[in-house]
Amino acid sequence: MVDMQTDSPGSERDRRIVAARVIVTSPGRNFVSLLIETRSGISGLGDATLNGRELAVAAYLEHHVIPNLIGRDAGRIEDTWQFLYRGAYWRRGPVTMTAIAAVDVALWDILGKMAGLPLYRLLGGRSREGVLVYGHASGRDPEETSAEVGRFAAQGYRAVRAQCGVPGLAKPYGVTRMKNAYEPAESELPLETLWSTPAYLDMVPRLFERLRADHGREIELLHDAHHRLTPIEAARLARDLEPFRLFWLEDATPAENPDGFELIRRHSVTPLAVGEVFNSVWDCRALLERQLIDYIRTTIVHAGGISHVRRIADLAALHRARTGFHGATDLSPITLGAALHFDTWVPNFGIQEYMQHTQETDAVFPHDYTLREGYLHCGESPGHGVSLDERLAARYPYNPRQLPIARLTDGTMWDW
Ligand code: EZ4
Ligand code: CO
Repeated sequence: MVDMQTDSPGSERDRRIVAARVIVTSPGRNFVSLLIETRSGISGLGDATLNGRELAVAAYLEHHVIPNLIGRDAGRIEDTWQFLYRGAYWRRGPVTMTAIAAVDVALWDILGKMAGLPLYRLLGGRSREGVLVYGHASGRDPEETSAEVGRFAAQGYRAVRAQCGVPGLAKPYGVTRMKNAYEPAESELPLETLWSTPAYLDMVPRLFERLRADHGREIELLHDAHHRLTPIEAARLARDLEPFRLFWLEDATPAENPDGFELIRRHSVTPLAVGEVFNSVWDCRALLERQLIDYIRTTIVHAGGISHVRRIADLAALHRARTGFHGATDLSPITLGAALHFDTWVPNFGIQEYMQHTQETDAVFPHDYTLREGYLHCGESPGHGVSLDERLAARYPYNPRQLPIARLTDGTMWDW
């Protein structure tokens, strides 16, 4: 008989979950967090933020998850994951998988605190000295974007994502007037933006030609097409960008149908990254097994937490694909902290997206990760190293915001 009492640090009684609650706060943007408390007094935090759909996850947690957690052993992370996924008849989807992620990350945080170890050591220890990150540069035209790329390079960044205005299109994806920040969820009802694929396909190669001319061959350059292209248009763009040696072209075409990526692969060797909207290994499977992508973007908060994303990373490793976690500002400091521990451990790490949070956000979520010379470093404190100042959080009430939508110039609804 296995001794069920000793499968985790602390006694079973100490590890029992006695309370859990959802904390919604908006220090510059909305975040949903889950706090799980054990009888020992040790608590853990998970991120549950789903941009523009925050309260759906909050309600799922409050009504359908938390009642099932009370009294459970916080050390049984895997069994709790299986209970919430396999045990539930209705599985997968972004709301469910974000809620499961919040529980999973909070339980890993508790395990780390009970063991007195940082999360990366629980996962298997350090595989690298620092986590390569890419920042976000953008501008109204190639000249302005190039100046922004230069600003990131001067700060020590070794990799930069470049997005640029498209002539004739107001509010294209990824272009901001703010320094270091891009915040698409900026209105209560979706902002209507216009999209023109011909104008975009004409602009992007000119942008990267300019960036290589201005900044040389060494700096890593990335670009996000944000699901706007058909497969054959994406193939053309990937081919046109080959001379400029991108680190990756992201979300070249919507990935619901993996066959689209077959078409891109047939025409180009530009590395491809996909998956920030995926929420389980099943979304990733065909793309990875058929070697249609090079980087998997699926991250902890939107795909069931650490327990599930490490299975995705393992599947990627079998097919020589590497991780490139989503890291926009709508992924809270809790997710960034957990991701940095994962990135420090995972053998097939590629790169980590990084957009600085606002000072208000950083004050609500004190953390111990640091940026040095283009690399982020996770801290050494037990768990994932991110906490939540509840009194400060209470000063920022929920602020309803949705992501924009895109229409073609004739009014047809398009992918945003
Ligand atoms: O549009 O995080 O690569 N980053 C991105 C982001 C996403 C937002 C959506 O919530 O595509 O800017
Ligand atoms: Co993206």
